[in-house]
Amino acid sequence: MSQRSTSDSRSILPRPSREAERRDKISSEELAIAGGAPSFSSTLHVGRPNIGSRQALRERIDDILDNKWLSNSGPYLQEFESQVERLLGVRHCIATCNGTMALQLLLHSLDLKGEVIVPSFTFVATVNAISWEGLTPVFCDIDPRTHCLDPGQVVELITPDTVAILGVHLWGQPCYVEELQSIASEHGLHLIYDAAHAFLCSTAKGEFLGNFGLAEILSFHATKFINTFEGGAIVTNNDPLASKLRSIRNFGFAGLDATDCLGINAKMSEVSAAMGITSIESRSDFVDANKRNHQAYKLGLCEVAGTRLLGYDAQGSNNYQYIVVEIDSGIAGVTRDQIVEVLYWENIFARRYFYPGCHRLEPYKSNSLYRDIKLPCTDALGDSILLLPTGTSIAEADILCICNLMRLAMDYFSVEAPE
Ligand code: T4K
Repeated sequence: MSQRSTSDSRSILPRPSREAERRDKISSEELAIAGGAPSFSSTLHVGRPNIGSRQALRERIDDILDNKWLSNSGPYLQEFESQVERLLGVRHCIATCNGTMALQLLLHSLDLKGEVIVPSFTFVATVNAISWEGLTPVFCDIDPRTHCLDPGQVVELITPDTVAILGVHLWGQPCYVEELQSIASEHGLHLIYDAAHAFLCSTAKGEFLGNFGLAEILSFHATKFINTFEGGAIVTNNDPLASKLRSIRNFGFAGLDATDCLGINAKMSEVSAAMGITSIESRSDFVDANKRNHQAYKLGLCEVAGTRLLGYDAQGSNNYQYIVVEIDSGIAGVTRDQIVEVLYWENIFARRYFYPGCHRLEPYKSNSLYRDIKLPCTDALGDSILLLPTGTSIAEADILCICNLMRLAMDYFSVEAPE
């Protein structure tokens, strides 16, 4: 059986599918939507997991099985938490079973009642965590440039019931951390962040996300830059908060046979921590692959009218985990959904994250609280955004094929369109 070490995986680039090479020169009449064969025989996904060294992972799992210590703050969990702390320069990492629970634990530990200002343009887990903790989400619009909270609009939403601001560093792009901190300090609000996308991302000044506000949460879900199969973490520089969170994560135990708060089970297992350590070892391979893919999309999308590829600030660090494209249908001559349809037929599962915005999803959309809400930037972005496959399992030729198919989608629909 072939095994890849970290250094092996650096030299082995994913092989382009033979279909992609053959499909380079096709016309719009040969698209799968028009009855042709799909470009890819197996589906290309957004969020294909990055896998590091299988051998290293197997050795760690064997060690875990030999030691018979499978969970509950074992040696791998402790090592994983220390590595995250070292990499981000943060005092505490409290690893959890997933990012959603990390967010719930954090909100729970603050013992709040009232409203939390949050973007609607995020994964629904961000907002659901607020609701699960008995708090009221107040949806705020985003800045169309960064896709993150618009600080000016945050101020307008503050009421006597506001208790916290929850920013999301979407696609690893930093929120306006300085402005949000000033607003939170001036109004006496808690400021926390959802950094699920932002592990190893920094501000333009090089400060790692994870160090802002009172605390931040990370996700290590299978689809994230670094994965622990399922997993998450809270990172904070606040010592008392960290020890409270460690206790809540473990049923509230503060020692043998003694609890000091209402806890729950939100622990990360040893096997997950071992996957995290193994993933972290390959982090530069993952960034290199993502960066190379971003460059390839940049090149390929030059030829596709009406597309804008979200860039990454070269001054800071980024994991380049997301290929985010906005479609200007006025210029492209097709809608984002028409492009998605053409790609689906070709076996490319592009995603519309985070369409249609949480305020248009249940349980929020039928709640009278949100009936008159106006979030024009969220709505406009939700209608135009497209996420494309990237990561270690896609080849440059596949990317150029995807871009070419997007261009052909425009030809196809311009021919098809009624006069
Ligand atoms: N905050 C933000 C901003 C988030 O984006 C998320 C999660 C959270 C909080 C919560 O963190 P966690 O509790 O999840 O740790 C996915 C992920 O499940 C979710 O973790 C992620 N964000 C969200 C953006 O995407 P879905 O419902 O879109 O699809 P899913 O997970 O079934 O698969 C996504 C794609 O990845 C598919 O195209 C298939 C592919 N895939 C997926 C898995 C699990 C694979 O190829 N292999 C796999 O093992 O939610």
